Amino acid sequence: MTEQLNVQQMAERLCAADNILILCHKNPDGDTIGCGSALCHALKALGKTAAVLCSDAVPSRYSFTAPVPFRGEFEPKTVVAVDVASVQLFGENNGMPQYTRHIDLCIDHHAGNSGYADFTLLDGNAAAAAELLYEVISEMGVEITPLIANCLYTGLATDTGCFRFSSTTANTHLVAAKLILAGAQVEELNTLLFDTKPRERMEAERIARNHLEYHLEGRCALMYLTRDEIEQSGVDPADLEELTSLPISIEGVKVGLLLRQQPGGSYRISVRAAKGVDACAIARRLGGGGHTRAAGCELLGNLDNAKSAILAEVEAELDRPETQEES
Ligand SMILES: [Mn+2]
Repeated sequence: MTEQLNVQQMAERLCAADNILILCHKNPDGDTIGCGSALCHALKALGKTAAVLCSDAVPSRYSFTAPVPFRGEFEPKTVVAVDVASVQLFGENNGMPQYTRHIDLCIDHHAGNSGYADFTLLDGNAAAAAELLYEVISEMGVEITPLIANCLYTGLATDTGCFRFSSTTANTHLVAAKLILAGAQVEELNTLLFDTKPRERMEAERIARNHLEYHLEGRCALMYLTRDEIEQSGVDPADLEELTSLPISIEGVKVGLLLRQQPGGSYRISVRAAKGVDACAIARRLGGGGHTRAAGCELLGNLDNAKSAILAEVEAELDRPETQEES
């Protein structure tokens, strides 16, 4: 059982702590890395010993956040998790398991947070953990330097798709405004985070676009990448995530699908749905899950089998009487 804290209480506990190990989630994104780095810089500004640990390598585009990597140089007395909804998400690499047996503090914005930490600051309405951490660092009495502002802005911008997703609120923009006043370099960050892609990623996109197919009278658009194509492009599979939003961006399309073949041969299917269509209902019938607008599942078998299985479920969802009324 975890005890819920408010912003002031979390700030007090962090101010009273020392030798602090900050944990990020595996397959790290801009929010968990931005928060890990920002909190580490804030604690160091108070003269404390702190470092960040992540099961996977930090993607190079986030290296400007200057995370201080933990290399066992101190014995952690307080362990803090940022943007981590459950213990499974810590991962197994980099010696992570020895530090995840007991988590003291957790700062998170996932409504389904499993309550694994002794004390949790949770706000499911925050668009990013960075939105909450801004308040905590301010309450700690630490000046928001341009570096801390850049880290927190990265968390806000990446988790909201550059302030476009439905999770974006007036408060998200208010926090972003304060970060800009504190020196966040918005133009440079947005270019780096949203307008710069590795050539390998572009090559994979070219191949996927060549495979564009329309189904169900144009209501469903589908793209796919086989394992060979992914390897041939040289892309880091983590960089393929953005391609999932490509098919649904086509005018008139109600369901967009991206099929990516996994190293074991199975197909990972990302389902994106327009308003009035339930992506999660489609994925759930094939053993997957997710959210209303974005969901996913994984299917064994060859490409043709995977396609016909997912298209049958897309058709069932699109032809549901409720879907017809809403759309
Ligand atoms: Mn997040």
